[in-house]
Amino acid sequence: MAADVSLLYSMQLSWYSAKVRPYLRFKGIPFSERTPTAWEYYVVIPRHCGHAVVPIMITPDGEWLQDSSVIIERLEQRYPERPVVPSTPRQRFAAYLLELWADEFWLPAGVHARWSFPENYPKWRDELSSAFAPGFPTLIQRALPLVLKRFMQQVNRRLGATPEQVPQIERWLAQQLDHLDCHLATMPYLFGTRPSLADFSLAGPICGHLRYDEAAKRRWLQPRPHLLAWSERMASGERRPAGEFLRDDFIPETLRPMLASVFGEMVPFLQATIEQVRSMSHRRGAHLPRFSGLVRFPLAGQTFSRQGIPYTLWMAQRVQGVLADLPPSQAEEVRRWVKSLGGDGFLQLHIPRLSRVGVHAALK
Ligand SMILES: N[C@@H](CCC(=O)N[C@@H](CS)C(=O)NCC(=O)O)C(=O)O
Repeated sequence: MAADVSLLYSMQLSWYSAKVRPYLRFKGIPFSERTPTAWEYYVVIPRHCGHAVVPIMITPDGEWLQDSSVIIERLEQRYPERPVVPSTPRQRFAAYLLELWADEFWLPAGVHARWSFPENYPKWRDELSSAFAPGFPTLIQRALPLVLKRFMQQVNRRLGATPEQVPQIERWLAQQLDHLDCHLATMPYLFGTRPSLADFSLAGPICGHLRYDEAAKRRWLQPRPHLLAWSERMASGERRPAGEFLRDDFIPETLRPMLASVFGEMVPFLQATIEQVRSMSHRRGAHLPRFSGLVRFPLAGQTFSRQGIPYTLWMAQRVQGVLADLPPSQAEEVRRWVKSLGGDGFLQLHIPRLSRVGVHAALK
């Protein structure tokens, strides 16, 4: 590896790798990328980062960065040119909010789009087989992804992707994809001609799952030409022009239905997860469980059930942090705007102070 080139441990099939990869390309940050072997995934990565997970970035000075949000945040500090987080208050807040939404609230739809269609399996199995056990006989190569498949099937149930809830998930997904397609008919990215943190985050579920998985692409992306074209721009290896965010902190009307839906789902989910975390007796610094119990909240006009995830609260705390860091007059302006979208409840959430330990949240 050349001295100034980072290494990205990733997978083509991985949601959060599909968030970081287009970001690195847009920024022009030199990196090489490869799928870890099973040894690297299950032994080397956990030794450095506490958990078997991708994406992981190893910087030229040897630092291991884990978590897509942290990778982007650190790299934004190191490579300030072509910033992907708008500097104006409403757009900035909205970019972090949509990162939280894309990363954590698209999970039921994203896992359904991958795991409910057997037609999708051979592609990810072949990607993992050859990368996990290079040089091993095919029989062994093909056994390894089955471990991951079994693990993911348990996770899917926890995320609410059960046969009873699939029609609801699909209704929600179609609504959100329609909102996005409508918006992208008017401009190339969410906040103008420059991709933002929100675009990269949505590339996670949309490019990492819906575009990667043939059955999902045919069903959900191909009928939506503007969204399909956006996914091509996001997934393309070509370096794109820098573009610009919309002037005067403008938030297009076409984002309004999506933002209103974001708050409607998010606030009850976060509130219930806060209550679960408060009822746990945990030492400060020791990490909380990955899943915290069943949560019911509204989704596409019905009640949806899935497990709460304390880590999601860590992400939500980052969004509240954006507001806390703004000068008072700008923070007030953002609050007024959030209230106009029905997001008052988000402003009222009292999230216990959390830090991140790998893929977990921990009480500070
Ligand atoms: N919040 C993390 C999530 C990373 C993540 O869930 N990665 C998936 C692949 S896309 C994984 O390796 N999961 C294994 C696990 O969660 O145990 C991030 O933003 O990077």
